[in-house]
Amino acid sequence: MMARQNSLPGNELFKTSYAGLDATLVSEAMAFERRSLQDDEDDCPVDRTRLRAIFISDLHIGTPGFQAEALLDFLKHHPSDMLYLVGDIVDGWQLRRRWFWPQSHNDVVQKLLRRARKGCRVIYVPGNHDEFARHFVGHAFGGVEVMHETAHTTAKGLKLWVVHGDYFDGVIQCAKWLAYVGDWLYELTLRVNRHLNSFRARIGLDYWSLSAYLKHKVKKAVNFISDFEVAVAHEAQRRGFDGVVCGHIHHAEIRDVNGILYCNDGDWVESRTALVEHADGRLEIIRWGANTLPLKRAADLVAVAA
Ligand SMILES: [Mn+2]
Repeated sequence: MMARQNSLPGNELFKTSYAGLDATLVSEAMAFERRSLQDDEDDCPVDRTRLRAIFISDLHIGTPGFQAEALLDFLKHHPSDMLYLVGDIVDGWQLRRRWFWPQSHNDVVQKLLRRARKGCRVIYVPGNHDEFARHFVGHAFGGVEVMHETAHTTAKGLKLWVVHGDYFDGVIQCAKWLAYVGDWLYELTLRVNRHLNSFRARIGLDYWSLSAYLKHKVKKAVNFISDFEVAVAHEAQRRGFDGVVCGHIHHAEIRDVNGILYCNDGDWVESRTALVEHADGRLEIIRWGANTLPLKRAADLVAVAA
């Protein structure tokens, strides 16, 4: 914000520096300056409180599931001193299969680079879907620093370990992440179950509950989440941290796990969540515009999970 004020020439200054040019050129130059000021306003709305840090992960840029407009809107409304990109930012797995790169995805990349250019410290911790970026650990691209993992100390002095979290998949030995099976699908299976069982009854078979079967699967997913949380928190403790910030499982949360602060920043394919640190060190999960923008079809989400 300081930089903006310094580089902001008053109209008087403008007239002086453009003295000698004709009136058309001066007015064009001034219009240009107004436009770039407008861009800056978009980047850092003056009426918003500046956050100390933002943590986002699991954008899956390059897949139809990525909710680019929602993220652009969120970033526009939340200027910050630090921005952590906690993995699965670009989905290299999906892009290799099928190239998908609409303008809005490009806009997000531009926005992130622009933020780094404007003095926000942007740190990129790659995940499993963007593991190609792990080859560039230790380098910086347009001011974006790439790190395998990192530490963040809050204003209150809490030392947080920042890591994507995919490593713990192997540790807890879970075949597939099933929590994409949402409530809507559950409702649907209840309906399918009714038809299926009236059919089974007609051909003389016993009642078999598809919904109960799936519920068991979802319960497994719930267990997976809690196992994941415990494993990550335990490792953070072992490494001497007070807490951890991770992503990967698309489930935003702030909770205490055996005395360790476990934070998950969620995702931008279904829940549109970010973890933020306010100036006073308070941590919060923000769910962005869940009611204002339609959620992508679950089919896209399943595609992302695969
Ligand atoms: Mn991941």
